[in-house]
Amino acid sequence: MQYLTAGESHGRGLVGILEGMPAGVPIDADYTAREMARRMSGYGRGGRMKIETDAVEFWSGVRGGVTLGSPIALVIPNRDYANWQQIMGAFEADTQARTLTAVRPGHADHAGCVKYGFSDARNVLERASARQTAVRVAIGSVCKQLLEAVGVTVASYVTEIAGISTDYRADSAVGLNALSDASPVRCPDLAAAKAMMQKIDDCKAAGDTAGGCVRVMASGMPIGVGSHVEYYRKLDYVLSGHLMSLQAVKAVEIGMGARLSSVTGLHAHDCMYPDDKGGIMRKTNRAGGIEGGMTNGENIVLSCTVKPIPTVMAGLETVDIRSGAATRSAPERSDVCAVPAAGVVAENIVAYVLADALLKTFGGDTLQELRERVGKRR
Ligand code: EPS
Repeated sequence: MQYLTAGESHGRGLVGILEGMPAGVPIDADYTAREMARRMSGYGRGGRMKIETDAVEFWSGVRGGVTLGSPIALVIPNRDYANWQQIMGAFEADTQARTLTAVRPGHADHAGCVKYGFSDARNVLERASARQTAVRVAIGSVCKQLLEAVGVTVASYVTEIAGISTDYRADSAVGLNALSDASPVRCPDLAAAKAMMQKIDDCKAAGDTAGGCVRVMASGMPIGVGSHVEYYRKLDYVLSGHLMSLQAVKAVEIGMGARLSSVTGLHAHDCMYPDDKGGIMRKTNRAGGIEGGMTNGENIVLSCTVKPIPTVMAGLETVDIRSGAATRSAPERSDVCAVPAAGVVAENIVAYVLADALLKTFGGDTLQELRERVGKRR
């Protein structure tokens, strides 16, 4: 499969085209709508989410609630465009209004202006914005429906916000989102969730922002998806690359991740034991479900570290790119904390990668063919 997205944060809307989805996959518009609503929620979100509804229009590739095998085109109109049309219009636009020249440290503003020869960072930030993640969730929601049709569940939860962390560790993706979505910060540990919300309130009061860490888990993947034979087929390479492309992600870990640097070989791996069906079982999952670039049948466990949003109300010391003078970055409407939403986006990114990897390993023009082939591996 492959996909492309287009769209500016305050332009007409967001567009995505997903190509390579097999025919015969049942698609429920309400399922996609729920994923969109999950991305928009979360404690610490800003004013934009009160404007948008993120209603996804399916323009092609689905007929009568079933995929056709043809490219699936998805459109999400930006409701806020009504307020920005005079500034963001494709032809008639006041390009001198709402300029941003005090480039924000941590954002794409400065490098983007140098790269494309702009003196207004609006030309950069409109596309760099995490608004683009809305259409990635729409695409992921279609992939999730394929995965669920072959018995794979992807879910996520928040493990840390600005230094407030939890020791809670989920043991399956099945049923996990019901627990995390019940919490405003998407953390099933309610005591930690309360402290995280307090931290977000404190950040808001100080004109500051909060990052954190999200964990994505996938259960039900058959063994041997991905491959050890060449770098670009390694599932850990593909997963981490896609997750690092999510706005604000600065680190991705698989299983024990960075903590593996502090243990020795006897304590770093997942020993194997015969199970009662003539197969192999493990008592630990330090590898996070991936060995040699392939799924090993255990849960896939991925952690993403999300930096604090660089649009800080209190401002950061910077330079005005037009005058060259020292200044502070100007406040722009933004979120105080988007970590809960980042978990939902990361889930949907992982859903795309796993659906694509399953299709690469097992092939199939139809869901039926894929299902039969995956079933033989289970
Ligand atoms: C977002 C929309 C944006 C921001 C946020 C994510 O809307 P606006 O810029 O109009 O307030 O709320 O984007 C960022 C934090 C960022 O750095 O770009 C969304 O739809 O998720």
